[in-house]
Amino acid sequence: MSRKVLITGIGGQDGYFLTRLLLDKNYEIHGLLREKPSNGIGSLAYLEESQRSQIVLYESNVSNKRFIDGLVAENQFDDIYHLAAQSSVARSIQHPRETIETNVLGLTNIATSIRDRSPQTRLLFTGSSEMFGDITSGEQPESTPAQPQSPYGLTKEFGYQLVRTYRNHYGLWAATAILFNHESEFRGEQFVTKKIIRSVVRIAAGFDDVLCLGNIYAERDWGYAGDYMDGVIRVMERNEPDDFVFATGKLHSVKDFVNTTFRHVGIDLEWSGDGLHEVARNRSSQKLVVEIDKRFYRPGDLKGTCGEASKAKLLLGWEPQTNLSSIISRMISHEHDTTLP
Ligand code: GDR
Repeated sequence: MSRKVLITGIGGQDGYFLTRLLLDKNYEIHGLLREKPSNGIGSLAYLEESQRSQIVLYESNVSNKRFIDGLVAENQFDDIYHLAAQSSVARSIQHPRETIETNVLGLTNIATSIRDRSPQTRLLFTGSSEMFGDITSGEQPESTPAQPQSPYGLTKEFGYQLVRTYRNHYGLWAATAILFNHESEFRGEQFVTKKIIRSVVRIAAGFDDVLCLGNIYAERDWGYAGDYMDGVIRVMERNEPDDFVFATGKLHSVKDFVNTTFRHVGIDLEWSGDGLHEVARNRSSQKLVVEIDKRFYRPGDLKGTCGEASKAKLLLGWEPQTNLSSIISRMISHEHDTTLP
């Protein structure tokens, strides 16, 4: 039987992939968009019109308790995927209050509405590797102690604990998918991968000169958002609610990402200098193409995060399908198609 599903934060990158996968299962999709989103329906604009017309959309904020109560009580959803969040770590440092309001109150409202008004509804919360803090030894599985280093990471740790409390003590079917960095052609510009892709494509086409970055020695475990949303659905479809890490287990620095992206557009880089004075030039033309700008450094930045997803492999049969080079190719080709004049 077709399930009735609510996706909060449906207009983001993950909402796009989740919606496509669930439409393929013929589920009835309801989606919550942020009130007055700056970009209309966000990534949903890339769905076919025939797919988009099947979705029931609402505009409100997850922090609006009265709205959430009404929506949950009236619809008695089978499943709620709670993706809505202020998801930029850098922004959370500048705007902790906004981040806490959206991330903490949002999840609290959804979980409490389910508990009190629709207790059969399943809840999937998208957590984050940011809650673990810096990598200390080896990879980071579900049992890694939480040591968040940003307001964003703190809200994700709160969310993880709230889900466990509502599951263990109030009888909710509730689970957390602990997602490591996941990118795609629909990534927002506030994240480093999209910023690099956009700038490199424009530099190669002669529309921009220099890419300015912060800490290029930070290392991340970058996977593909489409793969991770496939994993998230597998969590929801288990009989028992449980928490799972989704990651590739492969670590790359921001500098590796820059080098690979330039190589994809046929530019070989030559690096020189140190710290804030480190730069990269186009090896053949000797034009300056990468600079460091201290404005993009963050206090408490994680030096590295690397996930261990063996539980997801064992219990969900999940493995990442898309390597970093393919992610970069897809992002470059989408950038060519959408933003070059
Ligand atoms: P992150 O992603 O903080 O890991 O959180 P982001 O892409 O913002 O940063 C990754 C690393 O790149 C360094 N960096 C820069 N970052 C940005 N945004 N802009 C720059 O110019 C720049 N220069 C260097 C950062 O310092 C950092 O080390 C992402 C988000 O998707 C979260 O929502 C998610 O929960 C986690 O991944 C897992």
